[in-house]
Amino acid sequence: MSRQIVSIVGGKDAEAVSTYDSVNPARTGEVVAKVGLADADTFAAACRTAKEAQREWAKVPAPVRGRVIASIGRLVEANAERLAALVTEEIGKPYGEALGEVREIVDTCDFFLGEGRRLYGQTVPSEMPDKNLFTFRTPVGVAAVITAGNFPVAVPSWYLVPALLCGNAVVWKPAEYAAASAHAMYQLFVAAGLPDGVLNIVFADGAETFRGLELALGAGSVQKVGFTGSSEVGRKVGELAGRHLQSACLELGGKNPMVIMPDADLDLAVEGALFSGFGTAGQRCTSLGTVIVHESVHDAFVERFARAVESARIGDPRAEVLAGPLLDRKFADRYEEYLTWIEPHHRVVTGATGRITKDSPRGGFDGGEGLYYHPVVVDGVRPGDRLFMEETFGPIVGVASFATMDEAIELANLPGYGLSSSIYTTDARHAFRFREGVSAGMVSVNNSTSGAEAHLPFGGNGKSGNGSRQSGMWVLDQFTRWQAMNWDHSGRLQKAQMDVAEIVPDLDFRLA
Ligand code: UN1
Repeated sequence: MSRQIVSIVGGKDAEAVSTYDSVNPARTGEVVAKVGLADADTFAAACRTAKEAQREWAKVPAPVRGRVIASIGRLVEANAERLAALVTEEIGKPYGEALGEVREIVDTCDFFLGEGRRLYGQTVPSEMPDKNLFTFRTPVGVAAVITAGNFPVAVPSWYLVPALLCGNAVVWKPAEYAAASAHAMYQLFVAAGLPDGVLNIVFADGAETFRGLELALGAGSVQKVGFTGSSEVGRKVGELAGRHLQSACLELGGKNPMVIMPDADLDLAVEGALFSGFGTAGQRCTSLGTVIVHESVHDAFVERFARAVESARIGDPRAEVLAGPLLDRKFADRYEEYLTWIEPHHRVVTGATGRITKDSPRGGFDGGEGLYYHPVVVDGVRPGDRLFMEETFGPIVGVASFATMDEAIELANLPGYGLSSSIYTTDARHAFRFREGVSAGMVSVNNSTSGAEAHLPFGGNGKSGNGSRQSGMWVLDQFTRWQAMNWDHSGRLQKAQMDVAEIVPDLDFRLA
């Protein structure tokens, strides 16, 4: 039986203007939830409600807010299997990975519950006597957070947990196709004791959300925008925030390179490429885009990689599989378009491409009613090809080759993204030269491009973002602003730069 869900603003159900069916992508006949979508006015109203609630929430001492975060972590842990099963049902993420995703929320809570007792400011020496200087982290206000559905609960937690801990209120707009998972996570968060209005969830389509955000920014009821999604939409969100003198926290696409040096352990590299490229059906922003492999090991790598892909298990995400279906019809359609970018000079080394059906099965698996696709490795991609230059969200990986390290770095940076990257090598000099040269915000050595740990800075450069970083202590700069305070207790007006004692040096002094 499918659930009926609607937006919740100030603790109350909000009005819906249309209904969206969130469908199980592994069995498209099954509706997971009927989602009431709200309009722009409801989004803007949610931001006003959040603004009201934020004033009181900011007064709750940070260590007490940290206790709430601790409770969220406990509640998520206690409900991990149910939440993970729902994620699997709604977006087709293999259950093992879904459990890992839920774990990432708990890890994020574990990190930030302690931050409630830190959230350090500084005491700073003054240039004058009887004067003290301080810095404080103050909450920004209301954060409007718009998230994608490929990580329907973990990535939102990267915003929600630190934003709430820092004393902000949040209006969260999750992806429609992952609405049931988001709704479940919302319930766990409020069960931890968040006062009404501190966290609000609004389901709405892209256009209404954008209009609602515009209204809210215009009314001064949003002070931070967080967005995870495509570079194209991220650009528009960033522009809108910029017009209101705000810098958004943007986590966008990637064309993540993996460089394979001649000294690499090839089997390890194949294993890494397989998971990076086809785990989560290639639908992570950190998924592998292009393998850039040294010409001396190119043929051996491609041959082993193709074999590994052929024997990987794709199927029902409740079973032990490398990948399940694509997230949603919209992603399947877009992925089919990427397949048309395969050109005559390319060589598909993995057999069939396109949807897995009765007419195009994968071994004994015909895909049933699911949005399952054949994993594809395309050899011979090169600069200028769309397959080389643009993100292709889904199970397709390109292979290019190089002769020198400089060339490898140039190829890695050429598409102009800069999220994640990886190098396989047994030589420390190669690893550090790559780190220095690559434009990515994240670099793996002998590891997958995906699978960042929850307490390292996560974020990208170029088309992958505007330099904002999530996770760990680095995200605190997104959800707080520094306030500087000076306190003069001398009983006089001491003027900075002017009433400062001077100690005169003998600058002509030289050693004999
Ligand atoms: C995303 O796809 O938006 O590092 C984030 C990773 C995951 C997060 C991916 N922990 O691959």
